[in-house]
Amino acid sequence: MVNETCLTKYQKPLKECTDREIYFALLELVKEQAEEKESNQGKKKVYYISAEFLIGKLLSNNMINLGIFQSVKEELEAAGKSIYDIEEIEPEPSLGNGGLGRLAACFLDSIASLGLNGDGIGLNYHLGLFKQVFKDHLQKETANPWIEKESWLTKTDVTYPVTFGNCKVVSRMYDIDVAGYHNRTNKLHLFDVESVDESIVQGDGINFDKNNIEKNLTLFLYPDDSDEAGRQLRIYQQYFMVSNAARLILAQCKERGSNLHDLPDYAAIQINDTHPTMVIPELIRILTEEEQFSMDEAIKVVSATCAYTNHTILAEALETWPMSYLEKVVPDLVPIIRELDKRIRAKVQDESTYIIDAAGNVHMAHIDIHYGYSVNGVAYLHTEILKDTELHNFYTLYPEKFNNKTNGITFRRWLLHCNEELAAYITELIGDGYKTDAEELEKLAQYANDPKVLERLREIKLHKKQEFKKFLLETQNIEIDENSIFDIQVKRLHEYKRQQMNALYVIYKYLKIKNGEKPATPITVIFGAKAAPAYVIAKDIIHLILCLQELINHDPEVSPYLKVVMVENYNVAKAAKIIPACDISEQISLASKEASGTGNMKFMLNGAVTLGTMDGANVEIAQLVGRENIYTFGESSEQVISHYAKSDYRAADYYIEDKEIKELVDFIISSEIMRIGDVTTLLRLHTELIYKDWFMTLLDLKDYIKVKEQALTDYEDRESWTKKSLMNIAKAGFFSSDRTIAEYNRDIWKLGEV
Ligand code: 26V
Repeated sequence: MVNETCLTKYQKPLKECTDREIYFALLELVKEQAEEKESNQGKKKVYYISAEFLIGKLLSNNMINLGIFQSVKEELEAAGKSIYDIEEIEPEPSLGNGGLGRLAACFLDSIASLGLNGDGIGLNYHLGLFKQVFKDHLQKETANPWIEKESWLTKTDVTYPVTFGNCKVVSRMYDIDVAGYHNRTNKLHLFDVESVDESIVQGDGINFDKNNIEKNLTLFLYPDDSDEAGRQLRIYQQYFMVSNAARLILAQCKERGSNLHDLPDYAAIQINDTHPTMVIPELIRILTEEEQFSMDEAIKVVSATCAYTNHTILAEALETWPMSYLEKVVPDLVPIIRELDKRIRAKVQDESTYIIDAAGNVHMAHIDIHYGYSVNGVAYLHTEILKDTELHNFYTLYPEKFNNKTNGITFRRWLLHCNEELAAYITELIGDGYKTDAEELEKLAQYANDPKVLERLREIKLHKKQEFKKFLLETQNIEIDENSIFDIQVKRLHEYKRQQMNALYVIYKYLKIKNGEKPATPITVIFGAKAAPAYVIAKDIIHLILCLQELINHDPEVSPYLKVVMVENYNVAKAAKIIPACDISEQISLASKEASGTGNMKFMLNGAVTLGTMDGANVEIAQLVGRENIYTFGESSEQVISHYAKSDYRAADYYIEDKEIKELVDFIISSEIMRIGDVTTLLRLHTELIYKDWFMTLLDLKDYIKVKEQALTDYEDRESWTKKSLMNIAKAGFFSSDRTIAEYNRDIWKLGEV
């Protein structure tokens, strides 16, 4: 099959082609096969609009879903080639920041795999999330291009004019096929403008002229929003996305027979966080201005079509735009937004729910909640917090709109692709029904006391650790011990996720070893995280970790027992190599702050044991696996919420009153670290932890150390540890995104029979 494509494309057989040539041949072959699959022709369709789709590399996943991975792999092998070498050629489309974008990608996979009628709509950023490089123990950012002459994108002839306050552009739609697992193919529609000019990026960095909209509109994912020009560019991007989305949705619904008055029978629009919120006023604008709808009728139809997902309770992440920005960028939407606000003021007393506040800021989430038919959180606890506190005033108004949809992950990528060996062994034990019905993983539980099964699971884990060890040596020239415990925290760098608490544990362990207290089994603490370019404290935390890496890994007294690794440029491809190698999965956010987390689910599925707070989906993981198969610590979300309400947490009290805490925190500015790192940076972090610590690191530090020590001790009983590992895999079925999507469909989209 591949050989034929090579012969036609390059006039030479597969075995004479370079890896790069083979990659492009496979790209062509896979695109052809995906296109041949029929799509769902149902009347109603879900449109998942999202500013981010962190799809990651697509080649192997598409081959798995199309059912050709194994045969291609074997054909390559016979020709002396390796599919894993070819995978390395593909550039990663990093079109997302983290969880929210990756969730959207998992959802597209599940929508297609369940055979549902649904497409994604987003933006075709030319440069994905920046590439992270470490220099002088600091994070530097460089541009991350991913589009090559031949790519997964297919140019379409769909174009729309888009009018901003001060300029007009013409869009073009590009499509990426989303091949479902042994099922239909759907589309991810990404909009772009032809005038984008990559040459306006300065050097190899990520700075560019933010004022030239024609040239920069889809140039970057989430431009740094620390200055006014950057924030305004975000509004340009968002309106560009939803204006195209609205045109596309209305055109497609008309094609399927809608007269637009019956739009809710033809479309469900899922608004992924508030970034696509302007689709609501934009649809209302088009229906009233171009389709002769009355305002009442337009609002009714649009409200019955749009549903909103909330992904965070962090105040700084809830979008509000100054009216003055909207007047400049999207003046045509302003009268609609004012009208929507006016109607709320006429019927609701509670000012906290108004769309436009007293300072003239527009609260995007308020538009979604008043003018959408569904509001969902992304894990049980998160939804409860939305109802009880963050969005309580809205919940009082519209209790029927609120619902929970606990996140999920696609098992095709996060098990079948990233851990072929484990997937094959599971199949050997329980058959392959779990590939389409994830709950079947439960059948593994019957082997919990089978020494042979546990032995084989240990072997697979060791093998994945060896593979990662090799990768790390090749990419960062760091050598780790595959027989050590791999304790891993990979996710975006944010203070609420508390990588700094893990770093303080590393200091604790370092000092213990220096003091002669050596762990029974060596420990490798692995981090991977990008910090937003303008997020100073997050970058300071990376600096601390890199300094610890330098100090500890080069200390001959300590490094046989403890190593620290900060993986450079953590992305989807690296996640697929790191996660299967993990023993302990660090999910240590301050309770109430992590809406769900999805990394926690990926680790569990690959047999890691969670060490975490009762936050986000950890709560559901704990419930499923039972107390004996998870390590939890720290104050509860109720306690934390009460600290914020009473403003009664003072980090300085913990620092002053607890000698051990003081010793760990002060090590940040010890001569050992200061000799390696930057004094100003380290002093700033030290001060921050003592006098601010907004996310309460010191509150949970002691309990964290205690419980982590317990986990490390328990690891010594390898039999019972592997049993915990097996039980985690067995209970992971609930976290399949197929389950999540089936629930979205059942409760929100109601797409009906396929
Ligand atoms: C955005 C920002 C932007 C400004 C600076 C601070 C900040 C902090 C957090 C965010 C998060 C935006 C929304 C988001 O990505 N939420 C994530 O969504 C995942 C999928 O539902 C979920 O698993 C994660 O817990 C949640 O953080």
